[in-house]
Amino acid sequence: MGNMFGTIFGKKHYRILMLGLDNAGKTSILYRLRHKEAITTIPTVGFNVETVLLGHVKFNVWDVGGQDKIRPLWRHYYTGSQGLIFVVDSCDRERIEEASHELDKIINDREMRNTVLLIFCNKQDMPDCMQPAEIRQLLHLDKLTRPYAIMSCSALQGTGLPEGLKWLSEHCK
Ligand code: G3D
Repeated sequence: MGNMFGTIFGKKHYRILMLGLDNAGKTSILYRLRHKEAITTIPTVGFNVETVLLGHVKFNVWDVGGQDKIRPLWRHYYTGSQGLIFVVDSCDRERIEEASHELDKIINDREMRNTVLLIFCNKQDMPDCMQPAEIRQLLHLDKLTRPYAIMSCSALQGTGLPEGLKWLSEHCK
């Protein structure tokens, strides 16, 4: 990815949430983005959130799904985040409805009203995976009124990630 990351986000400071069901590929995406940057992980108490600094961008990453009891803790991280990357495993038809449900709950939180949304349809290198158009429908994105983008990517191959981040950096205020 070269210095793409620094070029995209420049010297501005951002806070970005990267959420999705477990196994969607969040960790793999972070590692892809890292390039030569050291990943600094800040340990947290409370629930399993990973805080990762890449350049000037702080990512908070955790698995969503089946965690209703600790959901109130998430709000702390919602506050002050300019962007949400929601990662979908494009091969996981069985859990796309669960992913949709989770996304719905997150973006309907009042703290997330102004957050820009990027959906990464990950694992597009796999045969027979769902395409973004289908995922858009299954996630009911047509109902959204906020700026959002839905993009294909493969953390395995590194494809689609620069395009997605570029869009995000252009839309985050
Ligand atoms: P998570 O952090 O969202 O839980 P991970 O997800 O990044 O740990 O990825 C979960 C599994 O999916 C890993 O497989 C990882 O290698 C795989 N994966 C992530 N991104 C891609 C992708 O773009 N394409 C393909 N084919 N696989 C991907 P393992 O087997 O290590 O559990």
